[in-house]
Amino acid sequence: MRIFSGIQPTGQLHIGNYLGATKQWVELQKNQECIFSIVDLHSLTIPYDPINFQKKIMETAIAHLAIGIEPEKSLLFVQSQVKEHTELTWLLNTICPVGELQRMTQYKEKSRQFKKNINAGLLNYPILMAADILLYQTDIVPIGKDQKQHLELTKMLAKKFNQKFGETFKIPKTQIPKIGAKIMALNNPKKKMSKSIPQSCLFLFDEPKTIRKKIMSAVTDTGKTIKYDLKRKPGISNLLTIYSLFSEKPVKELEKKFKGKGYAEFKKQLAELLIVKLEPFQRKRKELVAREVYIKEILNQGAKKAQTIARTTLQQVKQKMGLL
Ligand code: ATP
Ligand code: LTN
Repeated sequence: MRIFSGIQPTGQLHIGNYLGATKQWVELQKNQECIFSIVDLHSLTIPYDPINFQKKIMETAIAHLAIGIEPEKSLLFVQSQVKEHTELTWLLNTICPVGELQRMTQYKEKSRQFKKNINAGLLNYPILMAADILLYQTDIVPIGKDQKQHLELTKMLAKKFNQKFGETFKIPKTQIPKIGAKIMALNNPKKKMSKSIPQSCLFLFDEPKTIRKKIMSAVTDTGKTIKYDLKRKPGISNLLTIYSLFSEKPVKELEKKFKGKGYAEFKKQLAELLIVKLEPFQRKRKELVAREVYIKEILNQGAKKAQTIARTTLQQVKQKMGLL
């Protein structure tokens, strides 16, 4: 099976990215052919700083290697280094109804968030994403829940293309984790944890002191029982999910463990658990920060290998569309 997924170099990785997506990547690479892309072109659609953009891309690469992506097992590359992504995007643009793009939740949310910068790239974002996936004839796309709608659009475009021009693209399957697909913001448990809202995040490389501070001040609900109840207790339920996934203990068992204990005791233990679990990632990252040449080499090799696959698909697409 071929796996493809992408992550934007918009900031540090948070535990939502990890539990929702990248933890699955690390597992999948053991037995499947994995391709992971740092999707820099997607990030241009929201305000960013060109001066430190390269640094952000490097940081994103380092973060993935630190959590266990192994270059011997997976391809890791920067999207803009494989020009086939933008070329296929244009071609797919011509078969995508505008109405489909306008109803995308992420487009609506980002348009609200960045009112002064509602650019065409923001609208066409899902087509670039479809190109990413379809270029590699992907079988499975591991993602968090927020990307499900984009995957539906990808499948629709692939089917439409195949119908119109003849069998070309494989129809990918979406893989969303049963638990942890949507980790909520620490400062507002009704919104998703999101890199572009730093105060919502617990980052994978936060220092122990910061972890304690963020968890202790995470927004929780009125009342004092530690019980999973998404409707009435979204804050505690979110923290229970995080605890459960990092400790590999079911929520029910945690509810028993913390019976009769208050929020403060629960949060204290959660913070200590996170400090222990995140420490190996932080150690690995420190080692990698000093190895810039090595990391660039991994990305260059990744792009070269990715391009050989992408080129073949694009060639077929152009042939089918009458461009060759
Ligand atoms: P932003 O929200 O600022 O656009 P992001 O935090 O969603 O960015 P991405 O790079 O867009 O980060 O997402 C990378 C992967 O992480 C995607 O597969 C996405 O579905 C997943 N993901 C993002 N946020 C969460 C979350 N809060 N819970 C679970 N998975 C998430
Ligand atoms: N849009 C995704 C990132 C992304 C992606 C992809 C994920 C870009 N291309 C292809 C899976 C497959 C996001 O914001 N998380």
